[in-house]
Amino acid sequence: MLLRSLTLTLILMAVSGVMSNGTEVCVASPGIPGTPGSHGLPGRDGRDGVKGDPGPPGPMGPPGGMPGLPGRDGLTGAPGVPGERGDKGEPGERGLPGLPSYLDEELQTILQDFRHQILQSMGVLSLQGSILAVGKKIFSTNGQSVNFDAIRESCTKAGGNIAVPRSPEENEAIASIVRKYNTYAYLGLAEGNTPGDFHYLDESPVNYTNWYPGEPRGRGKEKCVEMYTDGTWNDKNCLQYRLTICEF
Ligand code: MAN
Ligand code: CA
Repeated sequence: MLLRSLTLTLILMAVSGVMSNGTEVCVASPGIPGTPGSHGLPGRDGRDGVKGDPGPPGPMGPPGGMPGLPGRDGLTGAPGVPGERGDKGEPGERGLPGLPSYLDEELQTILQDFRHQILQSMGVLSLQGSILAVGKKIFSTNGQSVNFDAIRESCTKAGGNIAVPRSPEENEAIASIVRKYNTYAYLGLAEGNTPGDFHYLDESPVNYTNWYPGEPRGRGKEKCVEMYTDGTWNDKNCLQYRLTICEF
């Protein structure tokens, strides 16, 4: 009986809005919102904000201030002009002795190659008729006719000497050039103070001659020697134009 009356009470409370603590509540739909209230009074100042960005640079100050600190170093300049060449250094220490040349295969190969190239070049030049090789001598002409001193000079400049035959073979080689150019040539001989006493240009006495019969007959007045086309020699003054023939 007690349990039934409690259940009934709870149901009644739920229907009528009675809270479990006993307060009565009306159950209804919400009403229309009221008009906003008027503004309140200003609030208190807020806390300080964060620090702002730095401002733009100010205008230049009036002249007359203290000079500023020196600026930073400038950029590196362009390289200067090269200096003068230095003096030659002292020679280095002497190296170890090398192989005897005949055992140095590399050197021998190089020498053989040189020999081959020289002989080949000589072959070409002699075929061209510009040189004539007799034994160890080479005769050559530039085809020019000039006086004795000029011949000596051009032969020396070319690394040789005015040609002079020291054997019948050499004499015939020079004669063949004289014939080819149909021009007499001066030879590398000169007369000393004693008339008829001819010597080579290094002052050594002649050991081969081929005088034309009756020559030399200049009696000390013809200090040079020319070669005729038949290969014979005549003492002659040194100022004629004669074919330049050099020996090397
Ligand atoms: C000229 C010159 C001389 C030479 C005689 C030969 O006078 O060439 O050197 O000896 O001819 O007759
Ligand atoms: Ca003569």
